[in-house]
Amino acid sequence: MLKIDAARLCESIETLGRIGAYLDEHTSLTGVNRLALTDADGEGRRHVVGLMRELGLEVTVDRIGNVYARRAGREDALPPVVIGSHVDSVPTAGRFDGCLGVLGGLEIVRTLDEARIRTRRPIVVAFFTDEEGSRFGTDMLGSAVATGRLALERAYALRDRQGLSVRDELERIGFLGPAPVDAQQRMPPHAYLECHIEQGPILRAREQDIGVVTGVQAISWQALTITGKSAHAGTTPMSLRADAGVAAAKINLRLREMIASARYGDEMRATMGTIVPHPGMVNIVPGRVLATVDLRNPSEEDMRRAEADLISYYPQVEREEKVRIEWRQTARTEPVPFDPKIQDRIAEAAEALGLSHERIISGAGHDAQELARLCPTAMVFVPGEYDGISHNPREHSTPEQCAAGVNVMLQVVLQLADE
Ligand code: HGY
Ligand code: MN
Ligand code: MN
Repeated sequence: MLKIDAARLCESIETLGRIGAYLDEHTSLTGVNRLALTDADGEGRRHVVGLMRELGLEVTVDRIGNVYARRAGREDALPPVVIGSHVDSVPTAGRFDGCLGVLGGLEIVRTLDEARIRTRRPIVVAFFTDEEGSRFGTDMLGSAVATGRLALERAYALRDRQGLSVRDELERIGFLGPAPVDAQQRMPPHAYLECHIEQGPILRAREQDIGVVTGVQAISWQALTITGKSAHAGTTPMSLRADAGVAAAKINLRLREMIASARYGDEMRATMGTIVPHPGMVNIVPGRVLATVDLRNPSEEDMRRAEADLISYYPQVEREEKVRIEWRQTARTEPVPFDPKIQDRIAEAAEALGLSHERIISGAGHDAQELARLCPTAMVFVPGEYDGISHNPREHSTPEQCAAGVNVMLQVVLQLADE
């Protein structure tokens, strides 16, 4: 059975991982910071485009900076099989999140070239812009634009905390490409596959080699601006305070209480990842807090109830803490199921390779959930060490784990590209 070169795959992951590398003071590990559309992201993108060109692939950059690298098929006019993911990262990333899927796709191309296999359909290896959403506030930005969930002009106008826009930053790093963004119109995919680290503890704990991903859970992000009144910490009586910090803390604790209530199913997750007080000084009552809320739930009905209950709590906090709470929905996707037939092919390929596997829902969002709007789509998960920790420099999947996932993807790609 045709297999990839595991050492070469892992070498490519290590090499890309050196772009945007930094020494993390909290873990003393080398992390990766290739925040979307920063210079480091630009350098990472150029490195991967270089690999694509070395393989003789036809590289196209679209107007939101998505990059597509095409390998011709025998019947080249047929819709392609697309393999993709992302190369941008959160600021405290490991080397695998997103990169495994893109570099795994290029390793599949190298392996087909070496085996002199020309598939019936073209194969496209893609990476999408700003999958993480950390900098501009909404996730899967590039793939959402490519598949019509997000308008290009709306994406262009998004700004980071320094007020820099997606459009200007894309242009600055040289990836505001010429190609139309509409993937359906320009390159209607036959199928889409993504290999990704699980980013959680399940597969490793159950000693499973492969995760056959059934779909992605619902995601809801809010940005909160809580406005109180800055005041002297020593002279201001408690009764006269409008403390935005206490208001944020109450909302954060309410999230925990909601989870504990089990009113929203027993899988719900909630995170206040951003809590930025202003002016943020020891002797000043915070007059303003910028905060975010990240809700995840496999059930759309439970998610909606959780959102409604949380928002209905805000006026109570406003009254109790004499603050104003403004909130914006910055990301919202419903649960997305993946194609059952491709899931079966992934399971069969794992069997044929002697790999253990189980069905698993994705706790994290992925570009695949956007591509599922256009074509039959599925994902292959690989386990991670240290409880599958991710969005942390300790993120680590072994060469064997990575190669197993990409070998499964190779088998399914061969089937899809020859049907
Ligand atoms: O937040 C997520 O689920 C993904 O890492 N963008
Ligand atoms: Mn990812
Ligand atoms: Mn991520």
